Amino acid sequence: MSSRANLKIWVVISLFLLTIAGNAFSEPITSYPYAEGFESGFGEWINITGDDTDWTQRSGSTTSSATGPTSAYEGIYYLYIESSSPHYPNKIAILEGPAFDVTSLTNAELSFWYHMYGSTMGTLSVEISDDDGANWATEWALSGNQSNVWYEAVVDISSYTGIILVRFVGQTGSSYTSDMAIDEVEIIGTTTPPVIISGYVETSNNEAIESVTLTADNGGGSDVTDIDGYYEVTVPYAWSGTVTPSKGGWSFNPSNQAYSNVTTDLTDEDYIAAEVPVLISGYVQDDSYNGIEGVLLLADNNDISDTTDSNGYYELAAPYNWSGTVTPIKSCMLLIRLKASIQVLSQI
Ligand SMILES: [Ca+2]
Ligand SMILES: [Ca+2]
Repeated sequence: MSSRANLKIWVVISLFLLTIAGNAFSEPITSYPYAEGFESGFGEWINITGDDTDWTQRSGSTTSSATGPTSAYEGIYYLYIESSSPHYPNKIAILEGPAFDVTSLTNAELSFWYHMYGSTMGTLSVEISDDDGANWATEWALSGNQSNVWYEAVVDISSYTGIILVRFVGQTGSSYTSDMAIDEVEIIGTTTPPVIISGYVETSNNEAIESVTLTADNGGGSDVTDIDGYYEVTVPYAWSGTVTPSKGGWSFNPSNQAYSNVTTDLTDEDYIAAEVPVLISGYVQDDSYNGIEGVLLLADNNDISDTTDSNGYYELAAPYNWSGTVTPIKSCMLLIRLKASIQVLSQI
């Protein structure tokens, strides 16, 4: 097998492993309020492998009496850990959520409803990682029988500022009366308003350039300059990325601008625009394909001209979108086009 085929298989296997390794690699949630009631399955939550047992979606009562809820808190379905044999004692089931980017949230809170009914109830914990799952901090935990009632837990997660992972760690108790359940997981907070980057695009002679598109990458927006050359690009709070101006036939100085962690509006983010000419080039040759030097190539509508060099080569710098006619002229010489070449008929 070729090394290229080996590489391809390695890449496919690696991607597969990344996919099953957990939610650390999923696209982070950035839209809030976030809510998951597990009505159509697990949503973006997954059972971790390598622990002792799993969370299960269920409606109505669990299979054992005197433990577990009799109905969901929200809608019809909830998630729970079935603690019947062999799922006790002290069996762990970890439910991991998607990555949450809480950068734009202030006063962020994680809330959920829990049901921990059963005389041998174990422990339910909420753990959060801000380093892609390398380390987990316990932000909430409760042990023991809480009676046959759904309660809401509200966890202050305002100390987190970037991308976090959240997981529920359930550990069953000493016997089968340890069915613990959760429902309606929410992440809420005050969303920080987006930030505006604005400025002008002008020539070095302070002429406004209209219809320049400015595009912010990495989740930012775009805008087109108005008649005054003014633009406003909206980016998310704490955005990092690059804004790039573009318009056919124009170059810009700077060609783009990089930003890091933008948390306030930025003004006077200006660009100097310059026209980029379009090159029209070619050769003037005799019928033996020898270059003819000193032929003037004149473009009408503009004062654009060039004179062929010793190879018969010329270059005309026309404005972008130029229309017109190019005429070859050589004093004391009459040129006519014959097939693909130019033949010297006579020299006066
Ligand atoms: Ca539900
Ligand atoms: Ca599991």
